[in-house]
Amino acid sequence: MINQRVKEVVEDLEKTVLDFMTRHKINHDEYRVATKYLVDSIKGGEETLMPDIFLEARATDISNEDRAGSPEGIEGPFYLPGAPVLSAPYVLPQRKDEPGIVMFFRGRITNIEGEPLGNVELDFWHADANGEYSNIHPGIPDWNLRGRIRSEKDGSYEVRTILPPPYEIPKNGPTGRLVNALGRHYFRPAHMHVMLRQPGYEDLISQLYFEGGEYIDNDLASAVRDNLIIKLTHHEGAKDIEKRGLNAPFYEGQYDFVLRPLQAG
Ligand code: MBD
Ligand code: FE
Repeated sequence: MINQRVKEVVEDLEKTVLDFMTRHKINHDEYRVATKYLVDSIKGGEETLMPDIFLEARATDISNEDRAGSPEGIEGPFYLPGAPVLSAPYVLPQRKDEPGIVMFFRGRITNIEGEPLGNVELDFWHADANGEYSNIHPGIPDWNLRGRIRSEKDGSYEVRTILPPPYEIPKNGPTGRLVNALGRHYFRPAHMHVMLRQPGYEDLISQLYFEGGEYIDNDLASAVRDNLIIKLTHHEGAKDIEKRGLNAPFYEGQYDFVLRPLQAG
């Protein structure tokens, strides 16, 4: 059965790529290098890394056009379903002396009418202080810095974790070698991934960046948008530190989410 949307976009893509091949005189050897590249990148465990750094941000921009509610951010290649369900007070799973500076991340969740949404699931994942993701990079306990929390009745949420550093993609894999051949650097700015779920509302995939951070203006994936940047406050006063039951300075970041109702039909 003909699918009109598939037909429309695939036939245009086909024509666009064929024209491109003619324009650049892509010969058979080059064609075979390109197809092998795609196979190597997926079989080599990079999952969607290559398309995600080159293309995904455009798809989120298009989804975010003329839309109420919080903007989407790119998902990237490292989300995994089934992260641990945490209990309050929420702390993302971490090693005994997890490297990195403690960060509290909090905010409020409402619908587009401004009504608070309680019991929303927030599913977080981010890199550790070495810029590595659990369940992806070896040598990290499973589900480290991945976990699911829920908002309170008044829509508020708070989770404790550590501030991630900029993320450097693997330099020696297919994607890294391609990036190198283009003369680009390998970095994404520090970021925190979160996916929100609430019955009756659209799932929201977000990714938040930290104001003033390295690579924020120069993201390998070109995915930073002003409305996804949060400002961190640094707390170094003895009273603040004690109140949080800590023994070292920490950060706080805040972001309020607005969920959109599921479209009928
Ligand atoms: C990441 O952590 C990421 O979020 C994206 C989009 C690409 C590569 C690594
Ligand atoms: Fe990431």
